[in-house]
Amino acid sequence: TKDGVKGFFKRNAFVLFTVAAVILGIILGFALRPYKMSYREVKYFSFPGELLMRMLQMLVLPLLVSSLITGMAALDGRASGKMGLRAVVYYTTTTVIAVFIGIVLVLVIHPGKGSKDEFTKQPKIEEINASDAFLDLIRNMIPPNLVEACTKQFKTQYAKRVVLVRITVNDTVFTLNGSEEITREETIPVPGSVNGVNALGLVVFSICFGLIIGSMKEQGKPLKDFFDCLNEAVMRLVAIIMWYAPIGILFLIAGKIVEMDDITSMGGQLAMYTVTVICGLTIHAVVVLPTLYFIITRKNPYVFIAGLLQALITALGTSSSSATLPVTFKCLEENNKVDKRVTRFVLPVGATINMDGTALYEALAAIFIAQVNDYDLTFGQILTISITATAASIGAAGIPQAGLVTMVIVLTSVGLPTDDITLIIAVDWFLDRLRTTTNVLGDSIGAGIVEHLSRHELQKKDPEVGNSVVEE
Ligand code: DAS
Repeated sequence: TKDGVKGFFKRNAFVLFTVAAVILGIILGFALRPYKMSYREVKYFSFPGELLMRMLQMLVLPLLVSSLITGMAALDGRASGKMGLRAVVYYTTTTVIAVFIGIVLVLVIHPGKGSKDEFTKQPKIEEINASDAFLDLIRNMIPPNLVEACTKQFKTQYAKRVVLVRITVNDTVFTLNGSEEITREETIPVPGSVNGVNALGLVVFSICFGLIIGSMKEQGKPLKDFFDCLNEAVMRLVAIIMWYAPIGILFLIAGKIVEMDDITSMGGQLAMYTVTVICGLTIHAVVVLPTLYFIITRKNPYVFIAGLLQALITALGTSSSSATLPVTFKCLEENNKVDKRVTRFVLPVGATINMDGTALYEALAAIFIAQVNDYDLTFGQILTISITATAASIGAAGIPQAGLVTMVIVLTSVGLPTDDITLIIAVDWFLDRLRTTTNVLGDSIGAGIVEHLSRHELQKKDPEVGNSVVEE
């Protein structure tokens, strides 16, 4: 490669370490399961993983803002308009395809049988009204206070969810009614927020701000240089954190395996549901997205995906596409040599609104819940589900299990019982990891496709900002 044998070894060493970490994490997790660790012990054990999550999340905010502002400022209005349009067309098309795959699979495989006996009922979930949630989404695009948007845990006055908590005193888990867990109500972060930060609002602001700086030419240069420099500095921090990532991923995965419920006791319907979701995500990630990439770029999609391995594994380990964002940047820019002017726009926006895996799962899960309730859906209702699933995937934050919360919007839209989300909670931690990986893959392939489609504009403008000018 261009940067010599040393650079080549360095990149592959990363991937090797990361893959080894996943395998070791799985082995360690299963080896420690028989010891039935207490909740606190599991917490201690997964501490190195928690630290990785925090390091990555720490970088998301400066990375999101600086990359979008510099990305937008580097292009002129027309070029960024075209690129934006292409990205939006890509996001919409792939999300619609994902929803379609989910619906077809769940209708054909029919995992739900119209009986809820075999499910263990979990705590109640309170209703979120679909239109309130939608207004929340729009509202958050315009943060009234930018500083607050960066720091405050945004909450919605309508949405509520129930989270499971265990109280551990001297290693004894205290519960209510003799069950293993007690429940507590908590207000959830609003749709579009990322780890307490109003990401959607910041995305909208950064795009507008970047465009304005770009249009100011010479006068805007100090600000452009500032954000350029910030972006570069954050990426250097990412490079350091990447050395720690395998250790974090090892403990994140092992910790999860240690604490997961016994899968052998899982009911037949839930097992079939899990298999159906896995099939759908696999078809989308392994067949649909690569085919689309090949048709448009005529390049080998699997070589492109191989360059993304570390980001995909980080997604699997963290269950969060926004926490994975720094790694996704690194993989795309360094391994796949995607032009920075493209990644800087397509990745942050994609990580916030483009979630193919989540859309597929939301539609599929809603229809599964209808099947379990023996509820016949009309064609119109299935159409409604596909539209609300798309909206719910846009609204879902890139944080663990956000999709489970926005599912309420899909269920209420066709009058299905929102309580029944609890039927699928048991397997959601696992499916969440898979759909997050699909989400990250979708954003990354999007960057590859948009770069290819925008190659003419990119050749003309400001080549010193991008990597070597796109071939062709
Ligand atoms: N975990 C998610 C993500 O970060 C979203 C989801 O819950 O579906 O992509």
